[in-house]
Amino acid sequence: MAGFARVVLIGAALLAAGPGLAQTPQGRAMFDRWDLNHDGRVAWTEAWESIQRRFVEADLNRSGGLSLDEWMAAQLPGRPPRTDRPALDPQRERDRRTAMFRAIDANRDNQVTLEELRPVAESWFRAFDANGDGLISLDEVPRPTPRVPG
Ligand SMILES: [Ca+2]
Ligand SMILES: [Ca+2]
Ligand SMILES: [Ca+2]
Repeated sequence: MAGFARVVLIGAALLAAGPGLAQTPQGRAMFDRWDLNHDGRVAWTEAWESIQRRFVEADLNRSGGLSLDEWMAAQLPGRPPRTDRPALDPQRERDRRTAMFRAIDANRDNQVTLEELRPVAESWFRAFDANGDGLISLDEVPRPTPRVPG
């Protein structure tokens, strides 16, 4: 299952990697998941719809919010296979995900809601939309920074 939090994390990771032009498998996969009508561009309505779908999938107890457990569980299975670099340190990954959860949980009730997520997602969307036309095209999807082997 492509977990909601995984989508968010992939987006955040790609953003953190900075702007780029290449179509990596990761960037392409994320783009395809967001481009619901397959017209080669992602509008905000498509991005938000995608995020809402993942959120509902991840909200296992249908509480309307994601607990930290749900947040973590949603992204542990089915991580994208990475053959180009060693696996990330699991503890560092957990720390990173927990920090993101805490950052999004604005009212500190240990539940991340769609209301809390929306402004964060909007800022990600704006950051992706390099030319500010309200659409993310594939050439605006950042690529991970190339790694020096070794
Ligand atoms: Ca589209
Ligand atoms: Ca909250
Ligand atoms: Ca754009």
